[in-house]
Amino acid sequence: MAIELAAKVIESEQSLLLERVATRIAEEILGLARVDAVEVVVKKLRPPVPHDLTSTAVRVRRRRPDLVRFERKLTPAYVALGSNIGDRREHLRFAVLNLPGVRAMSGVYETDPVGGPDQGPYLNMVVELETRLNPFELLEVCRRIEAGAGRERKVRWGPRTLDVDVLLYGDVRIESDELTVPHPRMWERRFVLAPLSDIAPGRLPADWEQRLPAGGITVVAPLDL
Ligand code: GSY
Repeated sequence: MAIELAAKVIESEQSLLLERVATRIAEEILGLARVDAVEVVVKKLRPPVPHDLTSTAVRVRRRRPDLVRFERKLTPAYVALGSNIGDRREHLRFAVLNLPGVRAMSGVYETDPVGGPDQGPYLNMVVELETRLNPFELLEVCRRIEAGAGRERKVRWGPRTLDVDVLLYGDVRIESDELTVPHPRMWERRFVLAPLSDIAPGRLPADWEQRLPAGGITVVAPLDL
């Protein structure tokens, strides 16, 4: 079990590493005059993971505006956390302790699962960060934390040890293959908006509660770190 978990973490670390290489190459190329968009594919033959893979690859697309508009200034960002497998509270704690620059935490909510296959209830919460990471770097940190909690991506909308989603990054809007900010489904999800309203009520429309179906969500004990 522990070996399987370690293998999964190594595998996701490998793809994060490749993604970082691809991103660096894309950034370098975008630094060239008159290049507006770039697609980089980095392929590694026979990656050192304990599965029968002959190669693994990542593809990164970047447009100039995705990068140049982010200076390294402190920006408030909101990140949603969810877990419905294993020690759910411990997974949330793991995320909060590993996210950089956490300034505020919402309450913790037990919530009925929305969408996907039959699955158990979630614990959800939202945290506020202040970060100099750009949104793509923040996304990478979130993925790394998910991998650290043994997250698998087998079933879309399926149960998970830990979900770490970037909801808002300042007032920035991004629509790229890798990242959409504000999160495209956040406004339909009570399990996101209820905790977000604990720490950032000003970021929500005044009538958000009336707009969403009621129920399926209960406040439980707050996270202690
Ligand atoms: O999108 C996040 C994962 N997820 C959740 C969740 O976090 N909470 C609830 N209540 N339902 C969910 N369905 C999915 S998928």
